[in-house]
Amino acid sequence: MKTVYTDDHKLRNVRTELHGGLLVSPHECPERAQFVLDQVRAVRLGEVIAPLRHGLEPVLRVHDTGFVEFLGRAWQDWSAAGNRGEAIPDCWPARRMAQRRPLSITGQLGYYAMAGETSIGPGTWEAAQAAADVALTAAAQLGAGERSAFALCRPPGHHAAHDLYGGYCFLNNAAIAAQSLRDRGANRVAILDVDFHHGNGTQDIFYDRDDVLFVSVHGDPREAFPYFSGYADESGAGRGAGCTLNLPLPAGSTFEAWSAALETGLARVASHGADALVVSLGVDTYEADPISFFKLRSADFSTYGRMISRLDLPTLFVLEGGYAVADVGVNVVNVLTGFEIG
Ligand code: OKP
Ligand code: ZN
Repeated sequence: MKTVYTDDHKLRNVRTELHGGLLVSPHECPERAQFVLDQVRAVRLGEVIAPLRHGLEPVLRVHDTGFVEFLGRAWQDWSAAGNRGEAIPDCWPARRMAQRRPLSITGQLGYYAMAGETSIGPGTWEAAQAAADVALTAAAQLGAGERSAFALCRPPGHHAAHDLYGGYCFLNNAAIAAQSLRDRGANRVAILDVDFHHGNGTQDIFYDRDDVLFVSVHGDPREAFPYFSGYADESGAGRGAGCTLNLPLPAGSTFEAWSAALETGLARVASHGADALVVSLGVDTYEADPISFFKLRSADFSTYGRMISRLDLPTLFVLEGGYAVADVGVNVVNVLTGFEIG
Protein backbone atom coordinates (compact mmCIF):
# COMPACT_ATOMS: atom_id res chain seq x y z
CA MET A 1 0.00 0.00 0.00
CA LYS A 2 1.06 3.61 -0.46
CA THR A 3 2.19 5.74 2.49
CA VAL A 4 1.50 9.47 2.63
CA TYR A 5 4.20 11.38 4.53
CA THR A 6 5.77 14.84 4.87
CA ASP A 7 8.69 16.12 6.96
CA ASP A 8 6.39 18.98 8.06
CA HIS A 9 5.47 16.95 11.17
CA LYS A 10 8.88 18.05 12.48
CA LEU A 11 7.46 21.58 12.84
CA ARG A 12 5.86 20.26 16.03
CA ASN A 13 8.82 19.75 18.32
CA VAL A 14 7.82 21.18 21.70
CA ARG A 15 10.09 20.86 24.70
CA THR A 16 7.47 20.21 27.36
CA GLU A 17 4.77 17.75 28.41
CA LEU A 18 3.18 18.05 31.85
CA HIS A 19 3.73 14.55 33.27
CA GLY A 20 3.89 13.39 36.87
CA GLY A 21 4.18 16.95 38.17
CA LEU A 22 7.15 17.69 35.91
CA LEU A 23 7.62 19.27 32.51
CA VAL A 24 9.26 16.37 30.67
CA SER A 25 10.41 15.78 27.10
CA PRO A 26 7.22 14.85 25.18
CA HIS A 27 6.30 11.19 24.59
CA GLU A 28 4.76 12.32 21.29
CA CYS A 29 8.05 13.26 19.59
CA PRO A 30 9.28 13.59 15.96
CA GLU A 31 11.43 10.43 16.26
CA ARG A 32 8.23 8.35 16.33
CA ALA A 33 7.45 9.21 12.73
CA GLN A 34 11.06 8.62 11.68
CA PHE A 35 10.99 5.05 13.06
CA VAL A 36 7.74 4.36 11.21
CA LEU A 37 9.06 5.78 7.93
CA ASP A 38 12.30 3.77 8.28
CA GLN A 39 10.30 0.55 8.74
CA VAL A 40 7.93 1.34 5.84
CA ARG A 41 11.05 1.58 3.66
CA ALA A 42 12.79 -1.44 5.23
CA VAL A 43 9.91 -3.81 4.37
CA ARG A 44 9.23 -2.05 1.02
CA LEU A 45 5.59 -1.53 1.96
CA GLY A 46 5.07 0.59 -1.15
CA GLU A 47 5.55 4.05 -2.59
CA VAL A 48 5.90 7.00 -0.16
CA ILE A 49 4.10 10.07 -1.54
CA ALA A 50 3.78 13.68 -0.36
CA PRO A 51 0.42 15.14 0.75
CA LEU A 52 -1.51 17.70 -1.29
CA ARG A 53 -2.70 20.85 0.50
CA HIS A 54 -6.45 20.66 1.07
CA GLY A 55 -6.93 23.93 2.97
CA LEU A 56 -9.35 24.45 5.84
CA GLU A 57 -12.64 23.52 4.15
CA PRO A 58 -12.43 19.75 4.88
CA VAL A 59 -11.19 20.55 8.42
CA LEU A 60 -14.20 22.78 9.08
CA ARG A 61 -16.54 19.91 8.06
CA VAL A 62 -15.83 18.40 11.49
CA HIS A 63 -14.28 21.19 13.60
CA ASP A 64 -15.72 24.44 15.00
CA THR A 65 -14.64 27.64 13.19
CA GLY A 66 -13.77 29.54 16.39
CA PHE A 67 -11.69 26.56 17.56
CA VAL A 68 -9.74 26.35 14.29
CA GLU A 69 -9.11 30.12 14.34
CA PHE A 70 -7.88 29.79 17.94
CA LEU A 71 -5.42 27.02 16.99
CA GLY A 72 -4.16 29.16 14.09
CA ARG A 73 -3.17 32.07 16.36
CA ALA A 74 -2.68 30.48 19.82
CA TRP A 75 1.14 30.44 19.79
CA GLN A 76 1.34 34.00 18.42
CA ASP A 77 -1.14 35.37 20.99
CA TRP A 78 0.55 33.48 23.83
CA SER A 79 4.02 34.77 23.04
CA ALA A 80 2.73 38.31 22.28
CA ALA A 81 1.20 38.32 25.79
CA GLY A 82 4.73 38.06 27.20
CA ASN A 83 4.70 34.40 28.22
CA ARG A 84 8.18 32.92 28.09
CA GLY A 85 7.42 29.18 28.07
CA GLU A 86 5.20 27.02 25.87
CA ALA A 87 1.42 27.54 25.91
CA ILE A 88 -0.27 25.47 28.63
CA PRO A 89 -3.74 26.06 30.13
CA ASP A 90 -4.15 26.48 33.87
CA CYS A 91 -7.88 27.07 34.36
CA TRP A 92 -10.91 25.21 32.94
CA PRO A 93 -14.68 25.80 32.74
CA ALA A 94 -15.38 23.08 35.34
CA ARG A 95 -18.79 22.10 36.78
CA ARG A 96 -21.21 25.03 37.38
CA MET A 97 -18.83 27.58 35.73
CA ALA A 98 -19.66 29.65 32.63
CA GLN A 99 -19.05 27.90 29.30
CA ARG A 100 -18.05 31.17 27.60
CA ARG A 101 -14.94 31.94 25.59
CA PRO A 102 -12.79 34.53 27.43
CA LEU A 103 -10.76 37.26 25.68
CA SER A 104 -7.49 36.26 27.42
CA ILE A 105 -5.32 33.73 25.55
CA THR A 106 -4.71 31.86 28.82
CA GLY A 107 -8.48 31.71 29.34
CA GLN A 108 -8.98 30.51 25.76
CA LEU A 109 -6.45 27.70 26.26
CA GLY A 110 -8.60 26.42 29.13
CA TYR A 111 -11.78 26.92 27.12
CA TYR A 112 -10.52 24.80 24.21
CA ALA A 113 -8.35 22.20 26.05
CA MET A 114 -9.69 18.80 27.18
CA ALA A 115 -6.37 18.07 28.98
CA GLY A 116 -3.34 20.02 30.19
CA GLU A 117 -0.35 17.88 29.21
CA THR A 118 -0.23 19.14 25.61
CA SER A 119 1.92 22.25 25.13
CA ILE A 120 1.51 24.49 22.09
CA GLY A 121 4.70 25.88 20.55
CA PRO A 122 5.87 27.55 17.34
CA GLY A 123 5.00 25.29 14.39
CA THR A 124 2.35 23.29 16.24
CA TRP A 125 -0.43 24.64 14.03
CA GLU A 126 1.52 24.13 10.80
CA ALA A 127 2.29 20.52 11.76
CA ALA A 128 -1.33 19.85 12.72
CA GLN A 129 -2.50 21.18 9.35
CA ALA A 130 0.08 19.03 7.55
CA ALA A 131 -1.15 15.94 9.46
CA ALA A 132 -4.72 16.61 8.30
CA ASP A 133 -3.44 16.99 4.73
CA VAL A 134 -1.65 13.64 5.03
CA ALA A 135 -4.90 11.95 6.13
CA LEU A 136 -6.93 13.67 3.39
CA THR A 137 -4.41 12.71 0.69
CA ALA A 138 -4.40 9.10 1.87
CA ALA A 139 -8.24 9.07 1.87
CA ALA A 140 -8.16 10.29 -1.74
CA GLN A 141 -6.06 7.20 -2.61
CA LEU A 142 -9.04 5.02 -1.63
CA GLY A 143 -11.23 7.15 -3.87
CA ALA A 144 -8.73 6.48 -6.68
CA GLY A 145 -9.40 2.75 -6.32
CA GLU A 146 -6.63 1.62 -3.96
CA ARG A 147 -7.63 -1.14 -1.52
CA SER A 148 -5.74 0.55 1.31
CA ALA A 149 -3.53 3.51 2.21
CA PHE A 150 -1.44 4.60 5.18
CA ALA A 151 -1.46 8.15 6.57
CA LEU A 152 1.87 8.48 8.42
CA CYS A 153 0.92 11.58 10.38
CA ARG A 154 1.75 13.33 13.60
CA PRO A 155 0.61 14.99 15.78
CA PRO A 156 -2.13 12.37 16.31
CA GLY A 157 -5.80 13.30 16.21
CA HIS A 158 -8.31 11.06 17.98
CA HIS A 159 -8.59 13.09 21.21
CA ALA A 160 -9.39 16.27 19.26
CA ALA A 161 -13.15 16.86 19.42
CA HIS A 162 -15.37 19.31 17.51
CA ASP A 163 -13.95 22.20 19.56
CA LEU A 164 -11.34 20.68 21.90
CA TYR A 165 -7.62 19.87 21.70
CA GLY A 166 -5.47 17.86 24.12
CA GLY A 167 -4.04 14.39 24.64
CA TYR A 168 -1.30 15.33 22.14
CA CYS A 169 -4.02 16.04 19.48
CA PHE A 170 -5.14 19.24 17.70
CA LEU A 171 -7.04 18.31 14.53
CA ASN A 172 -8.81 14.94 14.29
CA ASN A 173 -7.04 13.48 11.25
CA ALA A 174 -9.12 10.27 11.17
CA ALA A 175 -12.44 12.13 11.52
CA ILE A 176 -11.48 14.66 8.84
CA ALA A 177 -10.56 11.76 6.53
CA ALA A 178 -13.77 9.83 7.31
CA GLN A 179 -15.88 12.91 6.55
CA SER A 180 -13.97 13.38 3.27
CA LEU A 181 -14.82 9.79 2.30
CA ARG A 182 -18.49 10.57 2.95
CA ASP A 183 -18.21 13.77 0.91
CA ARG A 184 -16.60 11.81 -1.95
CA GLY A 185 -19.59 9.47 -2.11
CA ALA A 186 -19.24 6.72 0.50
CA ASN A 187 -22.70 6.30 2.03
CA ARG A 188 -21.50 4.69 5.22
CA VAL A 189 -18.08 4.80 6.84
CA ALA A 190 -16.80 2.90 9.87
CA ILE A 191 -13.99 4.07 12.16
CA LEU A 192 -12.17 1.39 14.15
CA ASP A 193 -9.98 2.88 16.89
CA VAL A 194 -7.36 0.40 18.13
CA ASP A 195 -5.20 2.96 19.98
CA PHE A 196 -4.81 2.15 23.70
CA HIS A 197 -6.68 5.35 24.62
CA HIS A 198 -10.34 6.01 23.95
CA GLY A 199 -10.86 8.23 20.90
CA ASN A 200 -13.10 10.71 22.70
CA GLY A 201 -12.69 13.30 19.95
CA THR A 202 -13.81 11.00 17.15
CA GLN A 203 -16.72 9.77 19.28
CA ASP A 204 -17.75 13.38 19.97
CA ILE A 205 -17.68 14.38 16.31
CA PHE A 206 -19.91 11.51 15.11
CA TYR A 207 -21.93 10.78 18.28
CA ASP A 208 -25.35 11.77 16.89
CA ARG A 209 -24.82 10.43 13.36
CA ASP A 210 -25.80 7.08 11.86
CA ASP A 211 -23.65 7.36 8.71
CA VAL A 212 -20.31 7.07 10.54
CA LEU A 213 -19.91 4.17 12.98
CA PHE A 214 -17.32 4.56 15.75
CA VAL A 215 -15.90 1.42 17.40
CA SER A 216 -13.10 1.57 19.99
CA VAL A 217 -11.14 -0.97 22.06
CA HIS A 218 -9.27 0.83 24.84
CA GLY A 219 -8.09 0.98 28.44
CA ASP A 220 -11.00 1.26 30.88
CA PRO A 221 -11.48 5.01 31.45
CA ARG A 222 -11.90 4.39 35.18
CA GLU A 223 -8.16 3.72 35.11
CA ALA A 224 -6.86 5.38 31.95
CA PHE A 225 -6.77 8.68 30.08
CA PRO A 226 -9.08 10.33 28.95
CA TYR A 227 -10.97 9.23 32.13
CA PHE A 228 -14.20 11.07 31.24
CA SER A 229 -15.09 9.30 27.99
CA GLY A 230 -15.12 5.74 26.65
CA TYR A 231 -17.50 3.93 29.03
CA ALA A 232 -19.39 0.95 27.62
CA ASP A 233 -22.76 2.67 28.08
CA GLU A 234 -21.82 5.54 25.73
CA SER A 235 -23.48 4.20 22.57
CA GLY A 236 -24.58 7.21 20.51
CA ALA A 237 -27.48 9.67 20.62
CA GLY A 238 -30.50 10.57 18.48
CA ARG A 239 -30.09 9.18 14.96
CA GLY A 240 -26.66 7.97 16.08
CA ALA A 241 -28.07 5.71 18.83
CA GLY A 242 -26.25 2.37 18.53
CA CYS A 243 -23.58 3.79 16.17
CA THR A 244 -20.91 4.15 18.88
CA LEU A 245 -19.46 0.98 20.40
CA ASN A 246 -17.01 1.23 23.30
CA LEU A 247 -15.13 -1.88 24.40
CA PRO A 248 -13.07 -0.94 27.50
CA LEU A 249 -10.63 -3.50 28.93
CA PRO A 250 -8.87 -3.69 32.32
CA ALA A 251 -5.20 -3.12 33.13
CA GLY A 252 -2.93 -6.00 32.16
CA SER A 253 -5.13 -7.21 29.29
CA THR A 254 -3.24 -9.52 26.91
CA PHE A 255 -3.89 -10.24 23.22
CA GLU A 256 -6.34 -13.01 24.21
CA ALA A 257 -8.81 -10.54 25.76
CA TRP A 258 -7.91 -7.73 23.37
CA SER A 259 -8.48 -9.81 20.22
CA ALA A 260 -11.81 -11.10 21.56
CA ALA A 261 -12.93 -7.47 21.96
CA LEU A 262 -11.62 -6.70 18.48
CA GLU A 263 -13.73 -9.56 17.06
CA THR A 264 -16.81 -8.00 18.70
CA GLY A 265 -15.88 -4.67 17.14
CA LEU A 266 -15.23 -6.18 13.70
CA ALA A 267 -18.66 -7.87 13.75
CA ARG A 268 -20.27 -4.48 14.45
CA VAL A 269 -18.30 -2.88 11.59
CA ALA A 270 -19.50 -5.66 9.26
CA SER A 271 -23.14 -5.17 10.28
CA HIS A 272 -22.91 -1.39 9.68
CA GLY A 273 -22.68 -2.04 5.94
CA ALA A 274 -19.78 0.39 5.51
CA ASP A 275 -18.35 1.33 2.12
CA ALA A 276 -14.99 2.21 3.68
CA LEU A 277 -13.07 1.69 6.93
CA VAL A 278 -10.80 4.15 8.72
CA VAL A 279 -8.48 2.60 11.32
CA SER A 280 -7.18 4.91 14.05
CA LEU A 281 -3.89 3.04 14.35
CA GLY A 282 -2.22 3.56 17.71
CA VAL A 283 0.26 0.94 18.86
CA ASP A 284 0.40 2.03 22.50
CA THR A 285 -1.32 -1.30 23.28
CA TYR A 286 2.24 -2.71 23.14
CA GLU A 287 3.60 -4.40 26.29
CA ALA A 288 6.55 -1.98 26.54
CA ASP A 289 4.56 1.23 26.04
CA PRO A 290 5.58 3.68 28.79
CA ILE A 291 2.14 5.28 29.38
CA SER A 292 -0.29 2.39 28.78
CA PHE A 293 -1.26 -0.93 30.38
CA PHE A 294 -2.06 -3.56 27.74
CA LYS A 295 0.32 -6.40 26.97
CA LEU A 296 0.37 -6.91 23.18
CA ARG A 297 3.55 -8.31 21.62
CA SER A 298 5.00 -7.30 18.26
CA ALA A 299 3.70 -10.47 16.50
CA ASP A 300 0.15 -9.71 17.74
CA PHE A 301 0.08 -6.59 15.56
CA SER A 302 0.52 -8.75 12.42
CA THR A 303 -2.24 -11.07 13.63
CA TYR A 304 -4.77 -8.30 14.07
CA GLY A 305 -3.79 -6.68 10.76
CA ARG A 306 -4.90 -9.97 9.17
CA MET A 307 -8.13 -9.95 11.22
CA ILE A 308 -8.98 -6.44 9.94
CA SER A 309 -8.32 -7.46 6.33
CA ARG A 310 -11.07 -10.11 6.58
CA LEU A 311 -13.66 -7.31 6.57
CA ASP A 312 -12.66 -6.91 2.90
CA LEU A 313 -13.26 -3.13 2.94
CA PRO A 314 -11.29 -0.26 1.38
CA THR A 315 -9.21 0.66 4.42
CA LEU A 316 -7.41 3.83 5.45
CA PHE A 317 -4.88 3.49 8.28
CA VAL A 318 -4.26 6.74 10.18
CA LEU A 319 -1.38 6.84 12.68
CA GLU A 320 -2.33 7.72 16.26
CA GLY A 321 -0.27 6.84 19.38
CA GLY A 322 2.56 4.52 20.40
CA TYR A 323 5.37 5.73 22.67
CA ALA A 324 7.84 2.86 22.98
CA VAL A 325 9.55 4.97 20.35
CA ALA A 326 12.10 2.51 18.92
CA ASP A 327 9.43 -0.22 18.52
CA VAL A 328 6.65 1.94 17.07
CA GLY A 329 7.84 1.39 13.47
CA VAL A 330 7.90 -2.40 13.67
CA ASN A 331 4.53 -2.58 15.43
CA VAL A 332 2.75 -0.20 13.04
CA VAL A 333 4.17 -1.82 9.93
CA ASN A 334 3.34 -5.29 11.29
CA VAL A 335 -0.34 -4.26 11.24
CA LEU A 336 -0.02 -3.00 7.66
CA THR A 337 1.83 -6.06 6.34
CA GLY A 338 -0.54 -8.38 8.24
CA PHE A 339 -3.43 -6.59 6.50
CA GLU A 340 -1.78 -6.94 3.09
CA ILE A 341 -0.98 -10.65 3.49
CA GLY A 342 -4.57 -11.16 4.72
C1 OKP B 1 -2.53 10.14 22.94
B1 OKP B 1 -2.92 8.96 22.05
C2 OKP B 1 0.70 10.84 30.84
C3 OKP B 1 -0.66 11.41 30.54
C4 OKP B 1 -0.99 11.12 29.18
C5 OKP B 1 -2.23 11.98 27.38
C6 OKP B 1 -2.18 10.71 26.65
C7 OKP B 1 -2.44 10.99 25.23
C8 OKP B 1 -2.35 9.78 24.37
N1 OKP B 1 1.15 11.47 32.03
N2 OKP B 1 -2.08 11.92 28.77
O1 OKP B 1 -4.16 8.40 22.35
O2 OKP B 1 -1.93 7.94 21.98
ZN1 ZN C 1 -3.07 6.47 22.70
